[in-house]
Amino acid sequence: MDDAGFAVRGKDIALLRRLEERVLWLASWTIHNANHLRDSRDGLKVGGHQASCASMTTLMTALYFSALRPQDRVAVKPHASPVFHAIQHLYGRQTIDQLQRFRSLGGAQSYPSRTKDIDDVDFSTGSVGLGVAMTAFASLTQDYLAARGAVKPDAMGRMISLLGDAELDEGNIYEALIEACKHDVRNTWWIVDYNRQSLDATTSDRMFTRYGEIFEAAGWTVETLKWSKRQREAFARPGGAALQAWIESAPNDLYSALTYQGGAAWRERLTADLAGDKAALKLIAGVDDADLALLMTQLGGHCLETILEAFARAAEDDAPRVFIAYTVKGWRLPFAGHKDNHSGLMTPTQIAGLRDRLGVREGEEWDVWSGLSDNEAKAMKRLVETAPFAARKDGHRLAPQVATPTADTLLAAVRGGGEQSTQAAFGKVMFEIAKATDEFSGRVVTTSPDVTVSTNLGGFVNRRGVFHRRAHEDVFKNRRIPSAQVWAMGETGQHIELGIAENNLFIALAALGLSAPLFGERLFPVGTLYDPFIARGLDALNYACYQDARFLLVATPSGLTLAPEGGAHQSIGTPLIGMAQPGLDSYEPAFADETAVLMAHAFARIQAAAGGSTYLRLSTRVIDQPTRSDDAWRAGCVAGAYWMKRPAPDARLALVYSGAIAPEALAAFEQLLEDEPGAGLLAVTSPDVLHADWTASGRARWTTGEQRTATIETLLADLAPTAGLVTVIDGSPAALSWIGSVRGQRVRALGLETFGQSGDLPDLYAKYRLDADAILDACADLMV
Ligand SMILES: Cc1ncc(C[n+]2csc(CCOP(=O)(O)OP(=O)(O)O)c2C)c(N)n1
Ligand SMILES: [Mg+2]
Repeated sequence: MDDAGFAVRGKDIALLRRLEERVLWLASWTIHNANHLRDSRDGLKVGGHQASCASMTTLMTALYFSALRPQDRVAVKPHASPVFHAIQHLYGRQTIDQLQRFRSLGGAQSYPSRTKDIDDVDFSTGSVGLGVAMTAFASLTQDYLAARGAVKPDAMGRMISLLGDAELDEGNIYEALIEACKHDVRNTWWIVDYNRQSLDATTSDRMFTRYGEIFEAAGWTVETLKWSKRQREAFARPGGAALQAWIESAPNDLYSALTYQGGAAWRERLTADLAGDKAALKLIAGVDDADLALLMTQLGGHCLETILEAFARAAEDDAPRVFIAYTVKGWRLPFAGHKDNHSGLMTPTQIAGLRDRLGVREGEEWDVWSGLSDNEAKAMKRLVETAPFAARKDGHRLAPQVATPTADTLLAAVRGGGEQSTQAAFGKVMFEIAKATDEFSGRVVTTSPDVTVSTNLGGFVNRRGVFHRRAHEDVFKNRRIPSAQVWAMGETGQHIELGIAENNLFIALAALGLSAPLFGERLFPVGTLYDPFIARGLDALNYACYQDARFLLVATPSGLTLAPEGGAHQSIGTPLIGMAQPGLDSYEPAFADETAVLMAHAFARIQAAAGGSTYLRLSTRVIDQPTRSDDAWRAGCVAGAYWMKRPAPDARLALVYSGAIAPEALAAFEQLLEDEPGAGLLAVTSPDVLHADWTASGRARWTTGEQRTATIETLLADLAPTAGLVTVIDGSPAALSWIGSVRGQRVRALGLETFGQSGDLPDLYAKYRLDADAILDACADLMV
């Protein structure tokens, strides 16, 4: 169906209005059931947001039953989840059983979830603001694929966000807006449910007109849906202009309070405020209280005609658009407009009242067609069946598997011995990929928030170019100015350059990392940033993982080893972030060959059914590379640890190290051998994978009885049960200290626990007790 397909038709409007009522009902009832009818075993409030749902019901009805096409994708305001589930139930994609179990284990999720809900959620939401940004980056991803012919022009979808007005306070929205502007993002609609209320209160009047100005400044088209058809008609009558002006100038809190109080309160206040304006008083006197309340409160966002006309206008081009739709929070519910209604729940009496008003029969609350005449039900069902969105078949799409490079192939890029850093090794592997001509290399897309050069992506970008819808030559190159970086931009580019906003990096990785299920095309996204700044985008990283987006994150450089860069750049807690983040396996290789093997592993994981994303914590420290006598280390490298120097049977001591601090561990180890010739040296490439494997093995033993031995259990079995362990990592020592619990062995854990500072490595390692002396001191302490 083409865009003109949702031009407003009178008969359809009446039916849509009835559908809207059913959506309002089912969403309200779903929340009521969860809170008032379902057994509660823990006494906890279940929750759900009837007021926030009612606020968006008209907008979502207009969108889902008229404007939305199968290829469009939506991020739904998190707390409007019941409205989404109700709509999907009408489409036959959501079951009553799931609705009855809303917010209970295995039931419909409190906030729409791509991975847990059964009804075809496009984008998960929950942390406000992130879903909004997600649509802009999904649109950028679509443009990237369209430039390769992977999304055909007639299959281009709109990426739509439904958001609350208080959500507009989230700064990440404006970071995304700026990036969207730079990338000339199109096909993006942000639809604001402008109900003048947040969670705590009514929102500030001072931003009233500002939002539109912000979006206009960024080049977006602003559609303000302030007035309903009812209001526009009334305001055109004698005296109407005064009513309109009254609403225009009313403070948010007063407007909301009167909305809650209803017709009589409106009459009293307007009669006083408009005293002397005969025409206005006459207009007010000519309607009863209920109609007066409707006239004052049925705003544009509650008027199907107004919304559909705006959608139809917007469908005429692909410009990015923000719709500021004025609404009332709790529209049609008893607590409409009340400032405390955010988590308000209707009482059993109130929900019964709503049921009766909407014509649903008692006892048939779960039947969306209850109380309708056969003809009406038939016509409404037909409306649903013929809505463009009914044709959506494959919301979660499958992409063909792509052959990813083997570890051997990537190892070839970093061989050559000598001294290397893991960051340089990453750059070399990426450069090899850039030189390759296979399908995989064409599907790699890199992105970085203004640290492309300093994270060693430059080689890749020089060969593969920067992506932009509008071609732009490298002026420096054309003018023959020597530069190591060639930054030609165009549609074939495979690098997306971002401004310094780490949130955007993670949202971009979320969108690129969902290209397979969203667009049926696999991409292999590689994002780079400085390790300490992961914290800046942490919620967005979590959001990407929560949606099971697949990518490789390379965080470099890291730790105290940044030395002269100083304490503001030296990351401490990131190994723990890597351990704690589901959906993301984190690794900290020490050597170039480990880095190559782990990159091959990460690329394979991107498209594995039970795979995930990978985070590599790298370093610029150039260190001696080990000579390998065999390939046995490779499996251990992926599994999280291997013996760099195997201990003698029943050894009394082992050193356990991770990452760039390897030379200190090796130096200490050589000295240690004089006193403890049987000691072992354990290379831990991933505290995260090692720990997860250990806990999973334990769980398997005591739940399923499966006798699994964890990697770390097997490794430590080489030591005496009473052996001591000295662990060392350039980060929080907690990342490794747990290893002592595996067999109940004593541990001395070295790492960073205070802020770093500028210095050179010998000074800093000595001061922060990460050097060979510190390691030997810890060994001595253990052996006492
Ligand atoms: C990042 C984040 N902070 C806080 C919350 C808690 N929260 C949920 S909804 C909400 C208020 C939302 O108001 P608005 O966006 O205007 O939506 P409305 O309910 O008014 O439609 C808040 C603070 C959240 N979900 N995410
Ligand atoms: Mg609001």
